[in-house]
Amino acid sequence: MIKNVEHLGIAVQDLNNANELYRKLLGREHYKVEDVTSEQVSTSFFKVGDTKVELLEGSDEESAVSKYINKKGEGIHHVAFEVDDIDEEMNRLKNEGFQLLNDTPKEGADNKLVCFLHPKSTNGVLVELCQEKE
Ligand code: CMX
Repeated sequence: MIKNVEHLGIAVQDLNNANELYRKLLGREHYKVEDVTSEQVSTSFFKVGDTKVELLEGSDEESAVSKYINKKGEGIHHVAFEVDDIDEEMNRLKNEGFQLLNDTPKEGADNKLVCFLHPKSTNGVLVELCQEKE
């Protein structure tokens, strides 16, 4: 079952500059920075109520985030929904006709197992399913 919006992913050109901007905007510090080498991104997380903002800077020109910025510019890159059981949700959504971008859950940032859905199958929004790792 999808429980809540776990975070919003925002693609940024420069993580240090964006960290400073979001520190001022949200009036608080980020609680972690993390390099996710498998996704070729450097990330930073801010807590905002029950959800989070994830800033994403591509660490390689060929990364999904760099390609997104080169094409569309900075902005909201994905919406992440938290799920109870990622295998069950992946199966359900596949049967509903959504295009899953990975066949099995993969390691994501912030201690999560994740799966992405292609934006072409979700009204132009890249959707991430995520489940807290035990
Ligand atoms: N949101 C909305 N649309 C997007 C998008 C995004 N984030 N990224 C790409 N697109 C659009 C492109 O603009 C393009 O649209 P048009 O055909 O209308 O021009 C289309 O998707 C391209 O699709 P594609 O040719 O299949 O693939 P791309 O090489 O552009 O890759 C995607 C797109 C979504 C398959 C790829 O970015 C991906 O696999 N993403 C999942 C992993 C990821 O994003 N990781 C980074 C975040 C990691 C983290 O959160 O820690």
